[in-house]
Amino acid sequence: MSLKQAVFRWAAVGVAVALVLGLAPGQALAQSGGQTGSLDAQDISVLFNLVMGMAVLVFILVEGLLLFAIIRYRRRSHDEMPEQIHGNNRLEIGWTVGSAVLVVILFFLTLGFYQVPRTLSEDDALTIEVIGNTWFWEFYYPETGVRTTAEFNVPAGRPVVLEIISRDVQHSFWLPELAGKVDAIPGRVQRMWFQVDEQKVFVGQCAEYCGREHYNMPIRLNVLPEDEYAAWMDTAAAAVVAAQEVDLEAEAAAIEGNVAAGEALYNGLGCIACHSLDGTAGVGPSYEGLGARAGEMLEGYSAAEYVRESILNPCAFVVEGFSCVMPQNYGDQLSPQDLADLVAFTLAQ
Ligand code: HEC
Ligand SMILES: [Cu+2]
Repeated sequence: MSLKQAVFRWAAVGVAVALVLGLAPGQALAQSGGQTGSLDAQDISVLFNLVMGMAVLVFILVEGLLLFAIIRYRRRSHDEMPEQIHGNNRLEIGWTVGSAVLVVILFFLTLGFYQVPRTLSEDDALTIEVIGNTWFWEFYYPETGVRTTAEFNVPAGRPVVLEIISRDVQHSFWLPELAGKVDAIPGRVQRMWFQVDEQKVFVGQCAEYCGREHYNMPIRLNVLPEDEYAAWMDTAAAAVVAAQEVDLEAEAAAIEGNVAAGEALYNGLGCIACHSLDGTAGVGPSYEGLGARAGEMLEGYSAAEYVRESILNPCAFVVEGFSCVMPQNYGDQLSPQDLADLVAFTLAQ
């Protein structure tokens, strides 16, 4: 190899390494697995480290012997003919029996971990429904009716049961540090449970490619001290009760909407991810010209009624050429004033 070729080759290696390092996301560290988040994850992590340790020893042994043989018995001159060997029975029996023994050891170790009770007494467990949507995670606390998206809270020191379902396509719920990756499958309830004893934040994401905005399905779990959790839950539950008491649609109809406030909500609530203002169709229709056409979309609905209905019950009427993927729970998040502001803003387009 000429000097030029050698320089070129090392430059190529350098570029490749730089590219790999540059692509590695900063968050990858926070999401690396094998750590001990929950009780369950601790067992799994011990087993993982054992298997890893054995594999490392075998690796060092095999690669070491290989390197030794390559260097020690390399060809030293062109006319040298090494001694020819045809197998070695003792060696072959040795490494067959050796690896069989390792597999048997691993089998019994794994068996031991399987026998640790994986069920829990559900008396004091907190049950949360986890719902995969295109493209966000929704968390529903059935006892109180509280709903959150992307982020959820649980108390420290209490077992938590997740009932994982999907509203549309297959997703996968994954918090690496809790060591559980559970698919969210339409029509099926998948369960997982965990318990974390100290205040901690876990991050994860959808781990099943589920369409255009799959990358945008982060999960954030906040494990809070018991009293902080209770305080949060009280406030959230009170908001649910208050929301049930108002007839959102009727109250919004009676309020004057503010276009600028509506625009802020359009950005803040993520409508902008699916609806453009300039006529480009995205996941949802562009708002361009909505003010002019909204009155004709649905028989018997005024423009404002049509928009309110579109926001509160997106799937009751689906605009031609689109499918029903708009989040269904805006009704839980909006005050009558918010709704009126959004109507004013969209109809001004
Ligand atoms: C995940 C994507 C998505 C998000 C986020 C979303 N929408 Fe939609 N939206 C759609 C789709 C798809 C349709 C068309 C299908 C249908 O009617 O359900 C639609 C339809 C509409 C319509 C009827 C439009 C028309 O041209 O007739 C309105 C109004 C609307 N959305 C308002 C909103 C508002 C306000 C928000 C934010 C608070 C929002 N959307 C957030 C996807 C989305
Ligand atoms: Cu997904």
